[in-house]
Amino acid sequence: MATSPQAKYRKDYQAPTHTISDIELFFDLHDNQTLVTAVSHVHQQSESTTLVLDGEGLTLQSVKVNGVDWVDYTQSESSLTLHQLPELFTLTIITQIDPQANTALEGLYKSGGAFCTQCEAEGFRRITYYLDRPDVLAKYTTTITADKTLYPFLLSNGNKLAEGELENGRHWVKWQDPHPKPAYLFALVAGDFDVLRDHFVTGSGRKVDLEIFVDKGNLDRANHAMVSLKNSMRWDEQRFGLEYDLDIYMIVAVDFFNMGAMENKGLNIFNSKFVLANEKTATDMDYLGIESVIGHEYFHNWTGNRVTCRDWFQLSLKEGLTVFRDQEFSSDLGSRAVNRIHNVRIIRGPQFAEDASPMSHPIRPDKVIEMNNFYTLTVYEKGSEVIRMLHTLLGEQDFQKGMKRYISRHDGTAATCEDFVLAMEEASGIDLQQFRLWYSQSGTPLLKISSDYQASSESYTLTVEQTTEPTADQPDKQPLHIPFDIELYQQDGTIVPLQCNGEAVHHVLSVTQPKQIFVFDNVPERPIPSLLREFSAPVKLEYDYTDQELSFLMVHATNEFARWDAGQMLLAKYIRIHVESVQQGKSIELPDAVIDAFRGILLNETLEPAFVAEMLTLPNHNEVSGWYKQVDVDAIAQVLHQFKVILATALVDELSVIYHLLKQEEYSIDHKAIGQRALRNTCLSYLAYTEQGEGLVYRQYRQANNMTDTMAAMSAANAAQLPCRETLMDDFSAQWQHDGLVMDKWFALQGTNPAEDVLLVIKRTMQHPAFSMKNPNRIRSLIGSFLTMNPVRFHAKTGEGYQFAGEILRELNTSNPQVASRLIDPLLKFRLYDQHRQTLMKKELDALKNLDNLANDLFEKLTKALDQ
Ligand code: B3K
Ligand code: ZN
Repeated sequence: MATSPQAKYRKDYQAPTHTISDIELFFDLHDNQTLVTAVSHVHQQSESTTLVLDGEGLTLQSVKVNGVDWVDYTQSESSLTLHQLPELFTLTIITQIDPQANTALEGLYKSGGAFCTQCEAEGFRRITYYLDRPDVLAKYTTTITADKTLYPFLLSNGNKLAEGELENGRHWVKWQDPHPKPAYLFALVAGDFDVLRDHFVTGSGRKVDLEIFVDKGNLDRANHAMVSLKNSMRWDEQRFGLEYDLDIYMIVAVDFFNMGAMENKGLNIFNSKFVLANEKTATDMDYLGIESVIGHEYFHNWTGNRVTCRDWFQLSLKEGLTVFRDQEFSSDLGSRAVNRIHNVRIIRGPQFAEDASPMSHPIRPDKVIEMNNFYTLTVYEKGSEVIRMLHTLLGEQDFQKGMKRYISRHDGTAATCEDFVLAMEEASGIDLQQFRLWYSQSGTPLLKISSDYQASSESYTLTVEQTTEPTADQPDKQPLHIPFDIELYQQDGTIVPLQCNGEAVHHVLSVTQPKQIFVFDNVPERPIPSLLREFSAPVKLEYDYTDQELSFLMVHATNEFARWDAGQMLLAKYIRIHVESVQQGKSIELPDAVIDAFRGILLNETLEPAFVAEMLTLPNHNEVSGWYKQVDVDAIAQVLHQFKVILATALVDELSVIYHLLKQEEYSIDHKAIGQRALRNTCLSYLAYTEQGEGLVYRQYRQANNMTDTMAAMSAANAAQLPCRETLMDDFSAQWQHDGLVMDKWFALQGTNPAEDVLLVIKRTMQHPAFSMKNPNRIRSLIGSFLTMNPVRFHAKTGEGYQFAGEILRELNTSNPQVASRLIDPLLKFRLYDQHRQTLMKKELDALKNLDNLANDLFEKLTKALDQ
């Protein structure tokens, strides 16, 4: 390896030496030799007459200051330093870049036949030399020139100013964005598309043109994205009082994209996965995913774009807040309980696992080598939980007051997490001093609860102890301010009003000490406590519930989330018991009372089907693994499999009745229909393990008139390894092999195939005409799903899963380090496995670490994991 990459620290922040008020960009687009001319108006802001610009992979053609060639500069691999500059000047830089050769998909690159950009976090420096940092805000004017036949649409941020024709079949378009913005929000697209056009009239009566650009032939898959966009615009006005601020909003769907989507001002660029959907090609989950990602990117217009981040350590300022907003959007439009359950599963599964991994970091990290490594579940999802806790502590009204204060105070500027908390504190008058620790402390707190009832005094005591284990990045932890939402029930289901010393107290308790005792009086009998309702804080909970108490809460808890959580706790208890049983060679059984509790849920007609489906879904292998310091992959898999078989066998009649009852003749995409399909397909996933399985699955596949039902049949056949699996897989591939996006579903089933020879099949599948190692969606579907969702085969004792991961990572290290860096995570967690597996996993990590051209992305993660 050459020189080690340098880390940056949050504490070292310094304001920029210069600012840039305007930048005019000219792009002369060609596949291999694109010329970029950048004309910036620069103002010196400090003592320094030296300006250091960021740049990577650029061929510098010329530098001019105030129109005159400038020779007083030095160049390094990642910067251009100009010396002896005047105080105020126009800087003209011409660079040449090669979009066609850009397989990292950062900066300007080709996606299929189109040019597009991805600049967050630090991609703009791959386009031109610039102050590529979020606190330098400039007004952008962009002129794009390209071949007119190949690229009839030339797009950039803001409003179209002018356009014209040139010789040689080329044409040009000029755009201007009136809102100053950092370079990471810059975007350019050139290509040939079909366009879905619509408009939205804002609350104040302005008409906004809405345009969604998709690959030719895909217009019939753009409707849901458009509906979701209009819903987002309306919702942000109604709930947050925030209106859109340009005359046009464009979304372009591209096939080659490293993540979900990007909120570039006025010109969002999306992974086509989060735009394209119709009933034949997309599942209900895809539809809901599109709604939430369209919402998320739209909501960034205020939380991210109008108010941006001062530095990248503050990323959660825009991401945590915007995830909170998109979660609220989905919950207001659909089922709040089901949305909460999905979000909590992500926190308790992969986010808690991240906290326990070598990559553990606070939602506002202190030290970063490669910024792209910090677009994490911690920054996004835990970041959103932190905002949600503020919302819980303040209530909707004061939270919105805080939002108004935050936006109006920081509009048009780059802010910090501290600015946000301060606005909330001022708006509510609540002291958030201790709460601020959530921004700087990493790891998952544990709440240990014990209770005591004194009949003589009718008092009930809850003792709450909080601890946070040391994490890879921080040995010492302090007590946090934890909102702890509880309710107490009498045996007949009545709620016990919460009183302390005769005074009513709020159901959200403030836990702030390492150990705290809450005494409630006027409690007529030993109550059943419902604890951490709504998952009011991202913490682990330990309380010694009896089976009867959990079964009681599954029925009587007043809130659906708490009922679901009780069901999960009941399952968790028996999963833990039986992982031990398997290790001791004993058999797996579930008490009748537990089975009856789930039967009761299944037969309860007053419950929403979507909610029942969640109640019946077992925690997955990854979530269960997170409960252990030493993970027994095979024992966990065996227990989860047996639970499925036991429940399916015991409840076969009820499952079968509901399965048939919920058959829909007509397909529709409203929330009620989605919920019914979810429950019906959950029933099928159990029935697949019974004698009826093969027949039901095969028939459902044949009769399905929508992708949700098709995929449910295929997933059931895959998970239960039904004989019809091969037939269905072959049929699906024959039908969809021309369509990579649809084939991703098939690739994911190949990746998660529990069969023993799965790796052979995966290697063969990499030759499938629809597969490409250049396309991140394909890689994630086939290979990513194997690494993260097929634990038994990935962790095969032979080490072949690890070797395969190593080979893939070596290839991606060169072609697309960002994707490599996402895929490496399962290997980094080697310390969780037995000695034999640890050795094999480490061998692959060591080999990667010794690569000559190791990318920063992998370097950062490998050194953290291996140097611990
Ligand atoms: N802000 C982008 C993510 C950029 C990731 C860069 N590696 C999408 C989003 O969070 O909305
Ligand atoms: Zn975002």
